[in-house]
Amino acid sequence: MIDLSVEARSLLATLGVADDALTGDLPVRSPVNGQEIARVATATRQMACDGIASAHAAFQAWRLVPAPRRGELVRLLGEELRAGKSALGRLVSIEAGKSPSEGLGEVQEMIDICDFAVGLSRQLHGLTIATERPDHRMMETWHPLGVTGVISAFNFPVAVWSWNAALALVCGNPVVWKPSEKTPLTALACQALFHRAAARFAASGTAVPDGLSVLLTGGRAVGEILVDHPDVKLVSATGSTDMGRAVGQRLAARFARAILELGGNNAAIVTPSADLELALRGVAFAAMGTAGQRCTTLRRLFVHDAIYDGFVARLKSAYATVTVGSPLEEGNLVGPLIDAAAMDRMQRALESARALGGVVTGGHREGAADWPDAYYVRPALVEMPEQAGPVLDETFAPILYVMKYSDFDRAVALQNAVPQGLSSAVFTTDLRQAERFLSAAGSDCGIANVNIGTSGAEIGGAFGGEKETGGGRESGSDAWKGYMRRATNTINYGTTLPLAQGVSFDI
Ligand code: UN1
Repeated sequence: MIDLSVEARSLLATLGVADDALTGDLPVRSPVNGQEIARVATATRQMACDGIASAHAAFQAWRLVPAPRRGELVRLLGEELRAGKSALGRLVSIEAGKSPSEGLGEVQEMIDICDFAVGLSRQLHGLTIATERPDHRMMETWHPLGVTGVISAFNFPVAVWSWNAALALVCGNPVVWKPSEKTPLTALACQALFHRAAARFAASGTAVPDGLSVLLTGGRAVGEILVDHPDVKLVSATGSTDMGRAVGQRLAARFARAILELGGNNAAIVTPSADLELALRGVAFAAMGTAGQRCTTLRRLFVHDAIYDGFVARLKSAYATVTVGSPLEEGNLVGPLIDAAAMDRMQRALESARALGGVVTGGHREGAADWPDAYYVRPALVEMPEQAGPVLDETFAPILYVMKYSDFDRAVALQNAVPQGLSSAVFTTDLRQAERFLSAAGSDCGIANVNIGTSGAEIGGAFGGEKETGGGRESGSDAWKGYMRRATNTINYGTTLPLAQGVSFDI
């Protein structure tokens, strides 16, 4: 068996992580071969509270640094990410099991959001609003909010942090990050890159307060401290709907803000007018890429009955031939599941699909002889008689449930008839269908695409979804507003005091 711990350590050293950060009680396993590649420490309650206190202290100073200057720190972070791209991408592949191209793509997404945030740092603008009173002006101002907590998942171990951190930092907020306990090494690497950027920033004249970026490794208990702490004004949490429900309720109880990015159960509709070549590639990447472990993974497919047999036959042959294997080797498109529990959940979902009349192609474990402690699986295509049972759930594995439809509006209704509302797609060359899909009567998801798959969003748009997906928006567009507080200001530059709504109060 190849020893990945040596390579992981050398990548971490390249990225600036000191060896003494690599001791503790929390074992880190690579899903590539199941090997324990390092250990890190679980933050104690005391460490977490101290970290939050230092972030809160940092807020007092950072909120006063002009936003474009804050943007300069993020620009430097983007430079460090560029310099560390190949090492960090490789570490993502080792720790999260992504293909080389997807590991690098994840780092590219981080660079992209840094660039976006740098521009944004000069565009944190409010409105000027007409007032009903003479010699008055009304406007809105956006201010830093406070300590921002980030809870992220294993599948995008670093990009999701960067979406939040880059925006939070230019918005004037310190960041406290609790990464997945399955992927703390890439988090340590990001923290080291942040410190490199911070040192360069400080050398250019503006002090970086301690606590501007705090990393707390550990499990659920550490996340709970973040969620319950009164000095954490916003928590952006990515993960399961169950996690988000608990987090959302606890934040609501103390009137703190939440950005929730939870489960997706994304669907695509392939219509008779579709460019089937393009649809095939779009469906294959969205359903099998990242071994089905994206929140945007395509999980349900509605195919029109006029093209069903031909299209599904071609899809099945793509499923049979897609290369499954070590993500550290170029050419393998489907890497491992994150762990044994993910494999069990996948097999259980396939069992319940079979019990409902589902016909399963693939779905079996592969390479167990070579990889006894890693969980590679042939992606599963399941032809379902109807949308029921496991089709309504998000199983974080490469399972695509395929269903036949004959009426477009009915297909759209079925695509909307699940509890989740993240991403959706239609493959069509029929302008009317495409526009109907995007209209108020169409997809109810936060992301609705035409002639591309459900996954692989760019950072320029707001990212997130409706219903049990949690309603949060991260990344581009005006998602930054979620990280700031808005003040409405009315200024009287006249010599009298007219009251709004014509009210008089003459003393
Ligand atoms: C996630 O799976 O949590 O749209 C995020 C995508 C990526 C982000 C996925 N840009 O697939």
